[in-house]
Amino acid sequence: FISEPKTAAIVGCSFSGGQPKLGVDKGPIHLVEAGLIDQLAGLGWKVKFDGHNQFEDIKVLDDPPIGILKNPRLVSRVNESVAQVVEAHVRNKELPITLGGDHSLAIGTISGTLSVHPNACVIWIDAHADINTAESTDSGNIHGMPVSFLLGLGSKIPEFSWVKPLLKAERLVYIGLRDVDVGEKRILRENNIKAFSMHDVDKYGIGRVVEMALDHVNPKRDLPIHLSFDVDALDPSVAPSTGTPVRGGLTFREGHYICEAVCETGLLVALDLVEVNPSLADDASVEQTVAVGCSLVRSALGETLL
Ligand code: B3U
Ligand code: MN
Ligand code: MN
Repeated sequence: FISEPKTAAIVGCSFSGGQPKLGVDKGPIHLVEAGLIDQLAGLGWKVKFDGHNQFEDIKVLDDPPIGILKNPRLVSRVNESVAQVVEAHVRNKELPITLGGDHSLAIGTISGTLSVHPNACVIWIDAHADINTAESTDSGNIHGMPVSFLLGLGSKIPEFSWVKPLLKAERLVYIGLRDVDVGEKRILRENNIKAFSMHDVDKYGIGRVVEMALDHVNPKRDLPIHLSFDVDALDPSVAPSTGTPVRGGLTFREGHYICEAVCETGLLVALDLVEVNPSLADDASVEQTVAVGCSLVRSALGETLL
C-alpha cells in the first residue's frame, strides 16, 4: 500500500483541545526536535515534513460545551482538517505519521485512512478505550470519545456531522487496556469489540496477544492497518510524561513488539503517536518519554527487524 521509494509524511498536530491539560500540544515539537526525521531517513525512508500544524486558520471564537462535551467545535474543525491531510497522504501511497497532540486527533486520522481504504482495520494501543459516547462520558473530554464517533455510536452531534461512521466494530481491536469506564465496558460488550487488556498481556504474553489481535481484525493478513498508539499504554515508568498515566502498563519491549509485528505484516498505512506531554514530569522523564516515542515510530517503520 506504500509505494517505492517508501515515503513517510510527518503530520505534526499541536493540539490539546480534546483534554484539559496544557502541554500535550508541544508533543510533536519535542519529537521532531529529538531527531525523528533524521532517524527515519536513516532507516531508508524518504521523509516529508513541512512544519507543525498549529491550526491557526481555525478560529473558533465561541465554543461553549455541547451537553458536557468540551471544545466541541474546535475539536471537530481541527479533526476535519487533519482528516483531509491524512487522506491525501494515504491516497498518495505515503505513510502519514501523525504526532499528537491528544487522542481526539484519531477522529481525523482514522477518518482520513478509511476514506481511502474503507476496509482498513484499526489497532488501538491504549490504557483507555476512548469509546465514551455523548451519553456515557463523565469528563466531557473528547479524547476519551474518538472511537465512538468513528463507529457511529451514541447520539449524533450535528457539529461532527462530517465524521462518517466508516469503522466497523469487527475491524477494531485494542491492546493494553486497564482503565475502562463502566459505561465503556458495556459499549465494548454490546458491540462485540475485541479488546486485549493488560490481564491478557500477562496471561498470554505479547506475542500471542498481537497474533490473536491480527487474527481478529485481519485474518487473511491482507487488509490495510491503521495503528493508533497512545503512549499512556506504556507503563508510567517507561513513558511518564503523559496526561493520564495508569500504572501496570506495557513494558518498553511489549510496546515495541507491537510496532515491530505490525511493521512485519507490511500492511501499515497510517500511524498515530499521541498523548506525549512534555509539560508533565521532570526534564529527564520528558526526555525519556520523547525518546521512547521516537523509538516506537522507528520500530513501526522497520528499525528493529533484521
Ligand atoms: N475514560 C475517561 C478517562 C480517559 C480516557 N482517555 C484518557 N483518559 N486519556 C474519559 O475521560 O473518558
Ligand atoms: Mn487514548
Ligand atoms: Mn490513554
